[in-house]
Amino acid sequence: MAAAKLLSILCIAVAVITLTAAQSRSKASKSGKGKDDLRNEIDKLWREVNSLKEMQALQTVCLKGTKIHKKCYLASKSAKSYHAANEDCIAQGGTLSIPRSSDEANSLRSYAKKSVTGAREFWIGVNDMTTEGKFVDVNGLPITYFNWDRNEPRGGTRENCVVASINSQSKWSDEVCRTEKRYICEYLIP
Ligand SMILES: [Ca+2]
Repeated sequence: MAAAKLLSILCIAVAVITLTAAQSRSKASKSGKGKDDLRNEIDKLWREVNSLKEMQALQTVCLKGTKIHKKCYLASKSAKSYHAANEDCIAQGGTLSIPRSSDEANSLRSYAKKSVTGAREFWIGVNDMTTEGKFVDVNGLPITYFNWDRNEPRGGTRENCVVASINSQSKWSDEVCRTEKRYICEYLIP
């Protein structure tokens, strides 16, 4: 009888301990979940702040430069080598401008006419630095729109960067990459 009583007390004790342990586990997981929620919330707010900053920067670019379908262009004030020009555009969240169609080439040319004053041409984000004769964009991806001037490109391995002329239908020529030229950065609008 005493043994049975002891066993039932033991059973109750085990049950209470199990229940307490379960409760404390649940509390711990709840507070852990709270921290996760808070972290997620902070991450979300950071992403929102950053995208607002990007939007504001884009608006500044678009207001200072010009806006065409899904792109904003902003002309450089000074002339730089192709690499320095591209790095400058990247630092501001863009790339060297790349006309992807005759419509874009026309928009870019009319903007260049009023913004890149005193220059005959400007760098665009096209080069054949990696493989001679294979012209790609600044990300190394193949391009489908070309607007070469007559007899261009003709610089061989000496000229691996591309300029668009401001006159003559914005025709392209290859150039020595170290040459300092004006340039226009482009920014994609989300
Ligand atoms: Ca070349």
